[in-house]
Amino acid sequence: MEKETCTFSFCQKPEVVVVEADLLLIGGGMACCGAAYEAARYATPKGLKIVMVDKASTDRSGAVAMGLSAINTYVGENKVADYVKYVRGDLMGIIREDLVADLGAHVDNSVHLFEEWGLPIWKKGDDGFSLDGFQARDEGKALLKDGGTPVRSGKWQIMINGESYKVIVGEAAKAALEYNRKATGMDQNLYERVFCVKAYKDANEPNRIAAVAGFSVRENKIYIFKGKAIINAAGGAVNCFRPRSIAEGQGRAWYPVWNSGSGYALGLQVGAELTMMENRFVPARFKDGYGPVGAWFLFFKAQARNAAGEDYCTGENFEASKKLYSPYVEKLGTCLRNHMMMMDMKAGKGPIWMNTHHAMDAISKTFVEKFGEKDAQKKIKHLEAEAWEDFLDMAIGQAGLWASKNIEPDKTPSEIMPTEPYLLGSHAGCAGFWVSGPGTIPGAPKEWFWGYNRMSTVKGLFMAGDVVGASGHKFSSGSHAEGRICAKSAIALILDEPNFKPVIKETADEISAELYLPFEVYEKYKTFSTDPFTNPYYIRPKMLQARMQKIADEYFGGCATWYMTSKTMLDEGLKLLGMLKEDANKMAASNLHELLRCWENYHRILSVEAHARHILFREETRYPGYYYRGDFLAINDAEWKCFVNSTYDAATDTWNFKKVPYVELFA
Ligand code: SFD
Ligand code: AMP
Repeated sequence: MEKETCTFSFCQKPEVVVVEADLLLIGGGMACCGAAYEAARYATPKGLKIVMVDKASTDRSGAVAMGLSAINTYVGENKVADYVKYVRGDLMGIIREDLVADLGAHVDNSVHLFEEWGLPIWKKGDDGFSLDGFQARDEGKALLKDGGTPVRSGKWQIMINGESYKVIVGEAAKAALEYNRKATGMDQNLYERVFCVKAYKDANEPNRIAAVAGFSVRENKIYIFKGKAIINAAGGAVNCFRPRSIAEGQGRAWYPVWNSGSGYALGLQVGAELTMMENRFVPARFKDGYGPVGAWFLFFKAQARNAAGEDYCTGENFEASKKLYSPYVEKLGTCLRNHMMMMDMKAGKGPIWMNTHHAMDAISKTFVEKFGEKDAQKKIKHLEAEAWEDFLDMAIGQAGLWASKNIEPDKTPSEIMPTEPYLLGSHAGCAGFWVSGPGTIPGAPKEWFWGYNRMSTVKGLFMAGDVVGASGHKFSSGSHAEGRICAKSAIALILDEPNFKPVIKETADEISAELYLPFEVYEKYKTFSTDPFTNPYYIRPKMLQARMQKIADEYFGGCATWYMTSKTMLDEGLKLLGMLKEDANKMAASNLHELLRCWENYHRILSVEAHARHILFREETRYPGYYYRGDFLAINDAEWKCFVNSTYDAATDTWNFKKVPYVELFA
């Protein structure tokens, strides 16, 4: 098929703005907010300019947009070594323990900062009962950094009043950026509503990053941001797979729909090495509303059971799972809990119920015994409110669904089920880039450190948050801390090489033509059919997305096949995806919003391609409950207890794969 090009014969040429930064931050979520805060402290006294680019508005961008009701990584009274072992257990034995240990050592400081900036954190009251963040404040409870005792939902998780979590963290990042802007004399250093499309390497120094180009989603403007070092923290990939939600409900997914794989696409297109992209996250969630289950399991001690009231993680299910997945199944990690839930669902023993009513009953009884009837009632009401707030904080649609289905959590159970797959590296998943470690963790192989902590295999391109591979369970707090770690080492690189000046060989015209191609295609052909939505000369992003999701769902192990795939299925799916990639050149956009949709889809295609190719390379089922290789249904530690790393060559559209030995650092 002939390739389309943009000569601006049909669409309007955009204004091109070139922004020169020392440190460039891509994203505006938890990791980038951490990076902005930390970088400002080190860069500003040296006169270095920091620029941050976010596709949305930083106050409410990224995964924490709606708010959260728990901070899932706070080490506190625990040991960092135990955190590493917990993460390893949950991620089926293969993680970069140097990265995880480094994160564990730094994460609490970010949590202390959140509290200082105004985030209300629950504390233990004198009677042992939980005080929510506001009550704790009113009662003068000590801050965490001063020895205050948090309310733990689990060993690593603490409860917060988190509706405004992102606003609070965003405000601190924006203040830091503003401090840097004023001190270095920039007109602007926070670019919101600018979608970054592509990264570019330096024209003079091979394998060094130099710039990122993007477009405004509000104005007819293209930006070329140059940076001596660049931190990529543009989040994970949502909506690669066909979601369970249908029609207008498709706006609802568990992870944020606006995290569209840009983080992966930006790095892999310049050849940054990936690791563990075969991993994915399939969270068990309250059905249809995607409400989180963690607080219910851990804090309210609710039990999930099949329709007959049986624990699906025991008995026959457990014994059968042991045959294929021992010694991992014994740890009951996240994917294996899914696995056993699905065994029952497939056997027709569903629905699976989260017994919120039994949990509330049990709590009521304990309260009455402990505090007496009168006091207990007040406390129970408060707890009920918290149960609702758990959803109002971070999955508001779930609260709506509860209301519409007449569900009162103290009287009625709720259905839970596994969602569609997501690609991410900060929650209970670990798909991302291969980065340098800190170089300070005893026993770490020397190849795991190449000078600058969290730098990818492309010089100057750093990674933080969801896009860092083989080190999951960072969550919101850990992603913030990792952004800070990254910022420090990126500034060190800039200071170590003061003479480096990023230069790219691509011209502004070439970049504009590439980014605006979907406009040109639309304007050129839109009158060729009576309905501009349906046209033989182009494909609108909505249709392309449907095609991509169908391929991923049916061939790469989505919900359609109960997450099952195999070599033959992957081969066929990849063939179809190759054709889709070709057709992506014919995507058409009628306005800036659609242009955004076009490029988001392209980023998703690259992300899901990496995912499928990794699954194909790893000939075992490492993550039962997340995905299955029907042709290699067991875990095979003898051959596959290793990292799988890949690089993509954009010039030839080819992939290279290798095994990298796993090394255990914490026995
Ligand atoms: O309930 C571009 N997370 C939870 N973490 C916790 O600590 N506690 C919880 O309670 C958590 N839970 C939870 C969580 C997330 C979600 C969605 C729900 C529930 C419903 C996980 C954390 O939120 C997550 O780990 C971190 O936020 C990850 O940080 P980071 O920085 O890697 O990603 P981000 O925050 O989503 O930010 C991404 C940014 O990139 C921008 N962006 N900018 C420019 N150009 C492009 N092309 C871009 N593409 C994306 C985005 O706008 C955003 O600013 S629970 O499940 O356990
Ligand atoms: P979730 O709401 O599922 O994202 O979980 C929040 C936190 O609780 C994460 O750290 C999960 O790993 C953890 N978690 C959720 N469910 C369970 C469970 N059944 N057992 C142990 N930990 C869990």
